[in-house]
Amino acid sequence: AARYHQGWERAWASPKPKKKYDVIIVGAGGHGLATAFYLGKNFGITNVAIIEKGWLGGGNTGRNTTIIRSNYLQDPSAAIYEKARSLYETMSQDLNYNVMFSPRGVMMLAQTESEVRGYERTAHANALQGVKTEFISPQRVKELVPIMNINGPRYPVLGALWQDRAGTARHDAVAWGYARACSDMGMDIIQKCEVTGVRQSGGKVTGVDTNQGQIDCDKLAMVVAGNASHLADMAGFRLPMESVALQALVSEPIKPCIDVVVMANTVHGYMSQSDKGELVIGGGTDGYNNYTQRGSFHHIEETVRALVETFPIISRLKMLRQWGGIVDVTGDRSPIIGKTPLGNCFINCGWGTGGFKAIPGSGWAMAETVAKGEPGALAGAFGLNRFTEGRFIDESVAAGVAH
Ligand code: FAD
Ligand code: PYC
Repeated sequence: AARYHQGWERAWASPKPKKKYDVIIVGAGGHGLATAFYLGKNFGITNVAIIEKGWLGGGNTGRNTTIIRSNYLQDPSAAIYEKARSLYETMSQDLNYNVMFSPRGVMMLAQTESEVRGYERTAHANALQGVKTEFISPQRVKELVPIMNINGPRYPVLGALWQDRAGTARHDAVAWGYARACSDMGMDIIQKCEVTGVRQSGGKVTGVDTNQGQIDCDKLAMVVAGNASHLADMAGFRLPMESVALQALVSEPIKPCIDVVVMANTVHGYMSQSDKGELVIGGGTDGYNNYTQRGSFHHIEETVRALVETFPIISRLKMLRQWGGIVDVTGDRSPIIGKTPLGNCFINCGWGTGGFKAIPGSGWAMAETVAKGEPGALAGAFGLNRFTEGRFIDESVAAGVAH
């Protein structure tokens, strides 16, 4: 008799690459896969390859702490992050894949007077942008998170920016759900295929070199997060971007004790509880640029030390796992979406420490850019040219992670 775990169909096919595609997307993280999905769904473009040097979802998409919110300050950011947040609400139905979206609410603690002013300003900006957030009192914070010590000797809680429709989702499921939908549309997902060169002629891209051979394309989309500078280098241009490790860790599983996400940016720590009961904990980025995709001991101590005053119950918890991902950080802490100096070559990167929440909105905007050859309303402000034109989109406070 067949046992339960037998006869499962593969969720996506693993074909050999064809000689040529209409569009090649480099990077099968959330942003690359979402770009492919909306190219098919919104524009009917399905002769697409998504090329991944490792396994799909094995980059930052599978390494992040899954916080989803749209409480950003500047109008273009609020627009794209809110589009993404609203797409998360129906993602499980849209993909017919349970991504476990949990709109449990996210709070960003204000623990200094300048944070109070900053978050009050953001709440006012969000009201004008149609993004529902509010600045709440310390008493309301305590009601929402009873395990929190709001009277900490160094940094008492003075209030918080609260978004009740924000939350978390299962990161792997987001990648897997998009991958299955792309494969069902006839797109090729090619794993263990590293792009090693960008082929061009007459100022336009013609294809890529990979460890599985040359693959031609009419259009190329580079969506490789922390490796974006390397891809750009292969194509012959430079990016105003730095790559640095961001680490996270989880505790042993415990009974449910916190049902919202808390970010404490003054002390550089944040925490939520996973469905398995583990406390999911993270802090600031490593203090130096690097490509070391792993955790380090000093980071555990720094991050737990930051949080233990606010959450005394974590002081004797055992920590279970720790890891790191390479995040792609721009000077204004906003992403780059748009055209590149190379014709028919488009880029999506710079989401830094905060791109998981943006995946569906970013894919939507990037697909439009690739399909039409020009960015639309959602992507328009995020072009590379903003760095030469001085149109920065400063989100250093909203990024919520110390850099
Ligand atoms: P990735 O998922 O990294 O995908 C890029 C892919 O490109 C990789 O799979 C890589 O292997 C592939 N690639 C690279 N070079 C090549 C090549 N030459 N050829 C072929 N393939 C290549 N964001 C939030 O919104 N909320 C959070 O709570 C949050 N927490 C985070 C915590 C940590 C510890 C980390 C590291 C990040 C966190 N982020 C968070 C940020 C978020 O994870 C990223 O912004 C987002 O996942 C980026 O997705 P991506 O698809 O662009 O990149
Ligand atoms: O962007 O909300 C975020 C975030 C939290 C932790 C890492 N990134």
